Amino acid sequence: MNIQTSKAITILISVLGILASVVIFTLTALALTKINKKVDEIRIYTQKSIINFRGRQISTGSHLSSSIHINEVMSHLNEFQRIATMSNGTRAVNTLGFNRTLDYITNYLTANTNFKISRTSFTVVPKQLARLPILITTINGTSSNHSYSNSQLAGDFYHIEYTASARFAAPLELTAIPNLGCTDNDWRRASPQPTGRIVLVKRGECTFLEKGALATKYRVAALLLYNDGTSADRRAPVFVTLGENNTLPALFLSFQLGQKLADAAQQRSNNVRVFININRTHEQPFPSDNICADTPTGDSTQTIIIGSHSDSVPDGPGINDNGSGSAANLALAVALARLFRTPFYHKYKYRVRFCWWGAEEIGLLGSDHHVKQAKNSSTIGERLSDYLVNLNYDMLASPNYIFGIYDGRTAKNDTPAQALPGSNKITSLFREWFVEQHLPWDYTDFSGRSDYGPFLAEGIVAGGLFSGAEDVKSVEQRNRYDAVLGQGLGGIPDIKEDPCYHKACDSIENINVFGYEKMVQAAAYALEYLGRKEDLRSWLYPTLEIQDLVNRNRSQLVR
Ligand SMILES: *[C@@H]1O[C@H](CO)[C@@H](O)[C@H](O)[C@H]1NC(C)=O
Ligand SMILES: *[C@@H]1O[C@H](CO)[C@@H](O)[C@H](O)[C@H]1NC(C)=O
Ligand SMILES: *[C@@H]1O[C@H](CO)[C@@H](O)[C@H](O)[C@H]1NC(C)=O
Ligand SMILES: *[C@@H]1O[C@H](CO)[C@@H](O)[C@H](O)[C@H]1NC(C)=O
Ligand SMILES: *[C@@H]1O[C@H](CO)[C@@H](O)[C@H](O)[C@H]1NC(C)=O
Ligand SMILES: *[C@@H]1O[C@H](CO)[C@@H](O)[C@H](O)[C@H]1NC(C)=O
Ligand SMILES: *[C@@H]1O[C@H](CO)[C@@H](O)[C@H](O)[C@H]1NC(C)=O
Ligand SMILES: *[C@@H]1O[C@H](CO)[C@@H](O)[C@H](O)[C@H]1NC(C)=O
Ligand SMILES: CC(=O)N[C@H]1CO[C@H](CO)[C@@H](O)[C@@H]1O
Ligand SMILES: [Zn+2]
Repeated sequence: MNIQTSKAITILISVLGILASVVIFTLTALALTKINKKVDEIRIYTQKSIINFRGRQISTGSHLSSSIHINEVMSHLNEFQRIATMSNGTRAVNTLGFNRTLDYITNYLTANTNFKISRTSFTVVPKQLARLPILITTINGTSSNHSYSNSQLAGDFYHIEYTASARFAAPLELTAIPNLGCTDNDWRRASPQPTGRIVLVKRGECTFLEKGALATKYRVAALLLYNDGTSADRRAPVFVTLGENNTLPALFLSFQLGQKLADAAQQRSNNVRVFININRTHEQPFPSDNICADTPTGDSTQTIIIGSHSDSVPDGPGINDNGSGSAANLALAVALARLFRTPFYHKYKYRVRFCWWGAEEIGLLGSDHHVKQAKNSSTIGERLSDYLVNLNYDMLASPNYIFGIYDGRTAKNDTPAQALPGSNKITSLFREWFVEQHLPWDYTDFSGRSDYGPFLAEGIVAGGLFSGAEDVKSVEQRNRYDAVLGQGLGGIPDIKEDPCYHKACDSIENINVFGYEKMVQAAAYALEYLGRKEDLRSWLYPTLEIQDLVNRNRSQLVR
């Protein structure tokens, strides 16, 4: 690039920057009004600080980030809000709002980029529960309401994966299957007969799937499995699966509860009855799509993949969660396409693939599907080995935001060693940007609970940003943010980072435009930095460091 062009661009960028500031100022003022009264109190400070802060702003550190205007990102979010509003207030999978979101993303990419766009449909076999299941048993007239716990050790029972919904109007009679319920003989000998009743089967001998198949064959109303108590670790309920084709309501009981019911059911005079209620979010399998858009240039065997999820929860429009990630991803893709069309911006050596995953909210299903396909693919550019790094943007605009960076050091213990050094480098890359920009930052959890999880678990380096959800902003954080940003910009202590997380109020008014803009800039900076790296593979996967980690792990095993 020559000096003249460079100057012209700098001036252009400054002008756009000022324009953007005005827009941000206005939007921030609008957005912050609604959080709660406390926000009202500090609004005046906030506006003042934005102006003061903006005055100090020099450069975002990359062409890509300087070329994205927050009003452009906000226009996508407004579109998502419009879609939700005309679609019963939600953009969740299996609704018109979700389909419209996908159409908007696809159409916008088609109109504004020359990227190769692919839309891959996959079938969602739903298994998510709408709320905690209920199990009430009655023995000889005495009822007990049993406890369900996500910490399985603490509860009396747990649901079985792929359980069907159960909505019985009244309790049903229980029958305990003799032995371990592994043969037709066991089921035929059961008294009273199992058909139409709730059946109780002890763990052991055959697989859970085999027990499930027999229960289905004998057309039971519901299946209760229970642990066998043969050792200390076989007492609590365990999480098992009946496979995605299961049609029975099914729960897994602790040994103690199961044995008590089995004993009582020996005598029909005890009149053992069971009431269960299980409510799944979706009853039938349904289609969902992933959208990906690839730069036409760059080495497809060295792909940088950037993801965000396109669905919301059923309860709300999902504008921060995770519309803010989707909109940022869209703006990033279009900005890159725009720069690639100009002569002065050198194209990256690496292919960039932008993806919008479907069905994240019900179990990372879209990204998981993609990773499974890639694992099984032998097509060049579509194999798992063609991915260098996955950056994930999911919630970037929380009203009481933090500048959260996934902390590579908190990856789960079973994360393959090869992904660790690179993921830590991505963490540092973001951290250094926030420091250089004179912005505060925080580490956030990297345990795999968003769409980067399936990539990381397969040994692909990952990283990303997160502006906070149900955690409360601490006084320490507020003070630290205030100290760097200016009085009032640090947010409100003792309230959640996103009080509207997974709620109907996660609307366009739930967006902190100031924090959002910074997160989008950080995302753009990271992409350009990686895109410009001379040997990205060696940088992300340093052989010696990885070998060292593997060796250390081995020596731990030996001990
Ligand atoms: C909104 O919900 C109503 C009632 O459940 C349904 O009939 C209608 O089709 C829905 N509309 C959209 C756009 O999803
Ligand atoms: C969404 O689109 C899919 C096809 O991609 C279609 O099968 C489904 O019925 C649509 N859902 C709604 C709620 O319109
Ligand atoms: C199941 O849960 C959904 C979503 O929370 C709710 O709308 C529905 O009423 C529930 N159905 C029953 C039978 O409880
Ligand atoms: C059941 O309860 C009745 C009285 O409520 C009692 O007479 C009977 O012995 C009980 N049966 C058993 C098996 O505990
Ligand atoms: C049983 O307990 C659950 C909460 O664990 C509660 O929601 C439900 O109302 C209780 N049912 C009865 C009949 O007590
Ligand atoms: C479920 O049923 C389908 C169709 O019969 C079959 O292709 C699939 O393999 C089954 N899945 C499992 C997990 O058994
Ligand atoms: C893996 O790929 C092969 C052919 O490429 C295909 O036949 C097979 O069904 C795929 N398996 C899965 C689990 O997707
Ligand atoms: C350490 O060993 C465990 C168990 O063999 C393995 O699952 C994990 O991936 C290893 N971690 C590293 C960092 O090599
Ligand atoms: C990081 C985050 O909370 N984003 C969320 C967007 O959607 C679902 C919420 O359940 C989370 O699991 C994602 O991780
Ligand atoms: Zn969510």
